[in-house]
Amino acid sequence: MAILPPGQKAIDHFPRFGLPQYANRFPSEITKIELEINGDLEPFVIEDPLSQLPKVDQVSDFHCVTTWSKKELRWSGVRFCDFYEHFILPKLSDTKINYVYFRSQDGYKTSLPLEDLLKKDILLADKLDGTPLNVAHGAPLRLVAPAHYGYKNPKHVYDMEFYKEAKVSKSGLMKAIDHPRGRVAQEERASFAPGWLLRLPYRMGIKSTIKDFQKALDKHLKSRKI
Ligand SMILES: Nc1nc2c(c(=O)[nH]1)N[C@H]1C(S)=C(S)[C@@H](COP(=O)(O)O)O[C@H]1N2
Ligand SMILES: [Mo]
Repeated sequence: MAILPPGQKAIDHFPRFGLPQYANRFPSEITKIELEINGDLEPFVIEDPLSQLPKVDQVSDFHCVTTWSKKELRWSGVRFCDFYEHFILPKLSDTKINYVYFRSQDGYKTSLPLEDLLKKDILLADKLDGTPLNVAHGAPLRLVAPAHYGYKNPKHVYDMEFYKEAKVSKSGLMKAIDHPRGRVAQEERASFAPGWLLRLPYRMGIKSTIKDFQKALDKHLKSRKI
């Protein structure tokens, strides 16, 4: 059995997960993929971005910062580096982009350095296990960044912002629990404390978070059927 990154433990299912305040927030558009592009360039909109790029399948492990990992998830989509080269690079004159900010339909926001995003294993995924992403796991489009903690894998992405410099986009507790890179191998769980110190407190919240997220999802799916 392959060894997991420091502090991680495998679980046998892939739960819907996140910060408590997102449990009851859901995307409104779950089938059509449309991306708004903003930042240090002329804003524009890309309709159906994946149809214009080479499709890839990738099997990768997923690591949540709270220490659970789900091994061998089969994602399909396009490589972020292909997306960047095809859609973004041609729109930049001599602007050097260093940071990318993602916005999600449920209000979630996160960012990564461009350098990290251009690695071959970073995908914009529209499928999991061969079927379109469902509401639980990021419909209609999510970022898959296997070397980064789950919180750097935004679901329901509708907007990307490309900047020369890092922006101050979080404050207070949200800033403290964020890390500018969030790499799993380096255990970059947060900015305010070393990663190993957070293993136990984070682990203690897993069960109730999974339960709350599942309950909210059940309620949401039920309300949509009526
Ligand atoms: N839009 C959005 N993306 C998100 C989150 C969220 O609440 N909303 N939670 C993050 C966290 S903390 C984790 S661990 C993963 C969980 O992905 P999953 O729900 O598909 O398991 O999504 C990440 N991306
Ligand atoms: Mo997470």
